[in-house]
Amino acid sequence: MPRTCILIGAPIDAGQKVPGCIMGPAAFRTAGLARALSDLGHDVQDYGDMTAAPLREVTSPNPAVHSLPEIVAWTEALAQAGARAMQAGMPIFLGGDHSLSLGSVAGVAAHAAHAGRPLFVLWLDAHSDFHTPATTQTGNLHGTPVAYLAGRDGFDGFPPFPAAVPPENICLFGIRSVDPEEHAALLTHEVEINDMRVLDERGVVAPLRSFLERVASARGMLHVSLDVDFLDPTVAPAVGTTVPGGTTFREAHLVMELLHESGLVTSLDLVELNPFLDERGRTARLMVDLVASLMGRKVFDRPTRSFA
Ligand code: 5AB
Ligand code: MN
Ligand code: MN
Ligand code: MN
Repeated sequence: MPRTCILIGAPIDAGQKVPGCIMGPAAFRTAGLARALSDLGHDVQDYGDMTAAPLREVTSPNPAVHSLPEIVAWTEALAQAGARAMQAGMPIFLGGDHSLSLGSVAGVAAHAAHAGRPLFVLWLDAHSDFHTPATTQTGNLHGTPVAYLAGRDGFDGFPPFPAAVPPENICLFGIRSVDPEEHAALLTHEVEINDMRVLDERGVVAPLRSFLERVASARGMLHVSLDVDFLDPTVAPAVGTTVPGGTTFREAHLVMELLHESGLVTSLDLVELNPFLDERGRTARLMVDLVASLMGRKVFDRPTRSFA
């Protein structure tokens, strides 16, 4: 089914310390994202790159936290843009580091609440991103969006999250790096966790299908957040926070193909691409190919045939 895909560039890099993510939206465009989508028959509207709202004086009790005014401003701007784009089609947010999702998911959640539908979130990432600004040791706010959308405390200075996503509606998929404070908090929240140990044993299909069945039976909306480090660094080197032991090229495509078949995805983040660390654009191109799989590209399109 053709969709209206809305590209929203968010060149945000203040959520971490490695320079380069700011070039992410340009790299996605250079790698042909719009063309890949329109070749599949979708209508593509590129809203261009956003800028953050004016900065306000906000401070954190945790001295490690940096760039709080910038991230709060991006969160406000993205939440507004996201809620608006949800009315017009399927927003695809082009990062930018993962602090982008503080705003994108806030906007999507406001829309879902307005529409009276439950929101589910699939988090494809090496990390759990379950810190709050109060618990982060690195001070990098790209490690906090899941805590924010789950409605955890500790986000002083941020707009209150519009409609907290119930922990059981959140699925962490592919994780292999969890800090002690995140681990402790995850033990008291019923977040679905499919870490790499689970995926090694069960593969990606069964765990993903069972989550998607829950989304479908609740008639939910589904936000997918794809962090480049979900993939193994050997296939996706363009990321500042590499963790070995990630998903393979085919596992990642299979996840996207299953998501397409489900017909459930209503919004998407593409985050943490650092084109400065890429090798001849291969990670940017892989991300575009993954989006194409998510939006209906097939290895071999089998027409319905009868051999009778
Ligand atoms: B990403 C770490 N847990 O808090 C921290 O890439 C890494 O968006 C966060 O998943 C990684 O800084 C955030 C050590
Ligand atoms: Mn992340
Ligand atoms: Mn990550
Ligand atoms: Mn990262």
